[in-house]
Amino acid sequence: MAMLSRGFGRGRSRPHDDRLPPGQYDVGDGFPVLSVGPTPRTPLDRWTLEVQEGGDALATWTWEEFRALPREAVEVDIHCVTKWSKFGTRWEGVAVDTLLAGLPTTATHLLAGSDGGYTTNLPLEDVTGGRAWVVDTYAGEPLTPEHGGPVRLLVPHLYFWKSAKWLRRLTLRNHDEPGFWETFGYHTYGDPWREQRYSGD
Ligand SMILES: Nc1nc2c(c(=O)[nH]1)N[C@H]1C(S)=C(S)[C@@H](COP(=O)(O)O)O[C@H]1N2
Ligand SMILES: [Mo]
Repeated sequence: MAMLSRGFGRGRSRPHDDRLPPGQYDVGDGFPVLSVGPTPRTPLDRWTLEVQEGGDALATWTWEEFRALPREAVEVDIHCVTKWSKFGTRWEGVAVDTLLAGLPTTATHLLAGSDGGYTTNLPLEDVTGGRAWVVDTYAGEPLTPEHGGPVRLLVPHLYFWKSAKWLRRLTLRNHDEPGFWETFGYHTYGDPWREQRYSGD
């Protein structure tokens, strides 16, 4: 019967939401801003997005070129390592698959690089196959600078520090190399469902 829901008998006052990874709470309508440094503001006429490998640019898009790429809308839950999760966030942008399509590479990993120097590392298979996007729109509006505008990476299946704000570069590599937070002891992969917060988790 309806009263016998998940969580009953586990000492919870209400059923645990199975969208919530271990140790996380639902932040509700809030959307915290978490930035290491000041918010960069690069004028769009000087903005480019680049895919690099071994010091070469494999592809570069101006703002107009980026905006003309095939677009996708996604609705996903996001999970920050500081323990807030936010359900049903709506974004629009370009799949990383679209950006990498046809590029000559045998890379296994990627380092996302941002204005301001932030970096984060990802296995290539985690940003391909429809699992990651470069987004410029949040909840139907242009992405605000505080949340990473003009564009940020969105990798919703990993902790949100992997979703680099103010994204400018995708650097392809044949090895894994820690990014900013990973160097400071965060987990190299960061799966919220396995609670991979810190190295060793
Ligand atoms: N460039 C850049 N990207 C970043 C960060 C940052 O400080 N700089 N913080 C990361 C962390 S720890 C989180 S939780 C999310 C926060 O995104 P939000 O501020 O839009 O909530 O961005 C991630 N991407
Ligand atoms: Mo975070």
